[in-house]
Amino acid sequence: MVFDLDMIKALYDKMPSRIAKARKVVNRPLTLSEKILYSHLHEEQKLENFGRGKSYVDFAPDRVAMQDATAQMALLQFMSAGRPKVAVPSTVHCDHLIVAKTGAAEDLTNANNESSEVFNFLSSVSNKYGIGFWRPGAGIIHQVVLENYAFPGGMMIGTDSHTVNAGGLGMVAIGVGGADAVDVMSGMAWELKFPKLIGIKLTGKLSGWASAKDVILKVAGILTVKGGTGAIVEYFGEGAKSLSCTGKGTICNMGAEIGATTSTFGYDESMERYLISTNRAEVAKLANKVKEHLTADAEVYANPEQYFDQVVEINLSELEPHLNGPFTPDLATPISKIKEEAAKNGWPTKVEVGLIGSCTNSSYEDISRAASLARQVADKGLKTKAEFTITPGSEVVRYTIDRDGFIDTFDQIGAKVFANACGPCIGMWSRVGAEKKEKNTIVHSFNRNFQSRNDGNPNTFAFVASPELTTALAIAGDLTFNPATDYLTNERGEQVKLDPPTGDELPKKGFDAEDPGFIAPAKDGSKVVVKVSESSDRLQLLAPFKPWEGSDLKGLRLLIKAKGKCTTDHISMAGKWLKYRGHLDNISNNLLIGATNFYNEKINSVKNALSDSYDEVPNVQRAYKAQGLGSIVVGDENYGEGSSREHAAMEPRHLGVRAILVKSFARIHETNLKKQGMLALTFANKEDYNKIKEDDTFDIVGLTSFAPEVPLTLVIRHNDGTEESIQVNHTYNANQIEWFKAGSALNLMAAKFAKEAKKPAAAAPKKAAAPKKAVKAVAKVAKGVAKAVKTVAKVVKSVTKAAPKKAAKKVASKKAVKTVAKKAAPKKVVKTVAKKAAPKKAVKAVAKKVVKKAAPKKVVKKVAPKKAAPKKVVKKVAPKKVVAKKAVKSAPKKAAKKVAKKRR
Ligand code: MIC
Ligand code: SF4
Repeated sequence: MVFDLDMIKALYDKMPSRIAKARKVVNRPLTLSEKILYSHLHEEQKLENFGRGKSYVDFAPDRVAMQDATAQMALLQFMSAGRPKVAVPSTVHCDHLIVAKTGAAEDLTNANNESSEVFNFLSSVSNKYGIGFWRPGAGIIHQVVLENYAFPGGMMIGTDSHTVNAGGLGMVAIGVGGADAVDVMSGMAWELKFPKLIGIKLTGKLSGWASAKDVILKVAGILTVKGGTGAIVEYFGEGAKSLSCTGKGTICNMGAEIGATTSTFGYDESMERYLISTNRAEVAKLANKVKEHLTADAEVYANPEQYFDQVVEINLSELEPHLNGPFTPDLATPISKIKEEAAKNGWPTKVEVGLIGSCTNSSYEDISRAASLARQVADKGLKTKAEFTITPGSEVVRYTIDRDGFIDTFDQIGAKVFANACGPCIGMWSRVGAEKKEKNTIVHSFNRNFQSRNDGNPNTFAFVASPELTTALAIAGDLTFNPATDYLTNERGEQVKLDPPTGDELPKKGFDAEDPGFIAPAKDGSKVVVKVSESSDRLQLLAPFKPWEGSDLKGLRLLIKAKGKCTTDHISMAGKWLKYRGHLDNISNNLLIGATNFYNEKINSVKNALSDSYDEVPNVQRAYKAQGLGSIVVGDENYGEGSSREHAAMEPRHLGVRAILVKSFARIHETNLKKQGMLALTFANKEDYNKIKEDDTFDIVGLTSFAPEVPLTLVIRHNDGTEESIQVNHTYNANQIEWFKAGSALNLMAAKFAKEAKKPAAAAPKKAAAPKKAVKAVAKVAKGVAKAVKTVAKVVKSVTKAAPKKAAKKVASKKAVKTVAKKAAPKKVVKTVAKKAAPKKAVKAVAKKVVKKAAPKKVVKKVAPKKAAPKKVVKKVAPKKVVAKKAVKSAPKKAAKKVAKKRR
């Protein structure tokens, strides 16, 4: 089954002319990234030569993907937005909530029992709002997206940082927080600062032990965890073409680890092969027709320095296998240097477990190459020294590798096959003995290796490597084993060498699965009821955050000054906490429990200024909240690195933290904070981090004139009675400042929709003469409007309840409302719908008659003006979006088809 083929076709139809226009405005050849970005501008976005790293631009992504752990919050927010259906194709994937323990079948049954409430919630919300649902066991979001939805030249967002994986199929795919997904699913524009561009030229060809994973491990070493911040990484060159499509996916996937907005590759034969192999020959055919638009202009790759902000060159022929880690994915060590590095740094060298799979590396190619090594264990009389596990990326991969005998091969080396899910990658790993917190080493082919991430043990040294190297090191049981040069002693006491891995890029017999695990949503989900029990400890309906009080913030306490790395895993831990992802109050009990307190170097131990004693971070913050005291969090560089989880922004917001002040932010986290109405601030002078003392109180000054590019002031009151002021910067644009004032982006959106809904309700449809068909259509529309008004009235109620009237008025300024109304449905769609509902000629004729006989001029004008009568009628009685939808129903089948295509 090919999903959304019409949408892809419609985009490809428009791409050439959009790119030509952009090229004219920019006045130079275009990179692939620019072609994709410029051909996805939101219709209200004026085309101009955007400043890279400067201009905020409105985009219209083609689709949205959400995984279960982030979808809960995203969909709870979407439900409060008051929309009847998602505006773009969207999917939910159940992959993060399955604990890896015994093996796939039993683990899956347990997850289905333990998380049934959440899975039922997600499936019923999906069913109601038109979202495709991939049930537990179907696979990991990014692998499933690559197999089914990704397409060259497309643009998507996903509520997971590794959404970027789809760059392997030539997309611009970007990880975001749930609130961003709500924008796109609600039919609004999605805003992104126009990215900078990093070009990576790949020359040569991989051979021997080197694999695609080593490309990104090397890149991470060069660019570091923040080197890609605010940039798209575009790979090109002969080396790029020589890589498989899934290998490209691996490289893009781990681009999240260098903070890149996304990574991508130009369309080539490897992508065509992958599309065909995953039963999407039609997509390949369409892509082939617009090939030249799915890669950069030739001049760009010929002279990359002129078109990219930074260029890196890597020769694949010279690339060595790498091991990155421990505790950070950018600490890259080539395998030939690992012996000395391990000795120098005291890394434990005995490998306890080798884990392959995950969304990063579980392609057919990866698994077949790893299996070629596993086969040598028996052939060469070896015995695997470490434990070995596999988490296939999808049911399609699992079924196919099982059919082709690889699972049997792994079985023979004692491997455990876990469910097609994230499992150990996200701490959903019931690892025997982890609670003893012993120092130990594991090697995996995942992407992240932050402290405690995999098994909750802060003393587990996790190293990231290719699946091939992971398998070899598991066989050897030794981190310092270099398979290219070193020998192993087999059971017979002989010295043997492993042959380099070999495998197939794609299955010769094609991919297959008995049941890939997809559930399509109801055509009309309006009757589907979504239940959230008030007593649930897993799910909680969201109450809107309070709007800004209208004054500077005074007397704030210091919750924590975090020392060193503070990723989203430190701010909102995963593992056992994943189960509370749909319950804001419960998950807030993990707020910053992984962060190190600068003053005592302890984890989860901060001073409560009220009692002058040390306590856990969430307890201290709850104590401040109980007293109505706000607080600030201070952090180091790249604060919020890693995940897209907006819980890391919502939790502090929920518990009353007012500002996060750091040396620098990771992109997604900074946006998440802004969306949730928090102040995300940076030290103008990074040295000022040292001025913050444990007992200080703070004022944030300048908020009454909060404006883009105007810094704020932090007044620091020290305990000894002294006081100093420092400058703090921000990157809020005018719209984002409105989010802050409204209390959150969602509050602002709900208020806008509410206001928008009021307008058409006032303009009652006139019952004047009009062609029968048109009248019928209008009546239907009116009915739709009444329904929409009802829904929105509910939202208004909840919004006005939460926000004082005056504030609500303030946040939904006339201008803003106008924009939203305009954005709600693409003009063109409405036009087409109107045209189709009643043929022009007929309308003209009837209109003439009506003018002459039935009604006074003024009324007639409103109902059936000269040319496109129904168009205007429709415009007057209902918001564009409702009209489009309702008219689809009333229009003749053929027309409806056309409209439906356009809307998708
Ligand atoms: C991750 O790899 O850290 C996760 C878990 O997939 C996160 C999403 C989440 O926290 O739910 C991500 O990468 O965004
Ligand atoms: Fe899942 Fe790990 Fe991939 Fe995140 S990185 S989506 S946790 S497999």
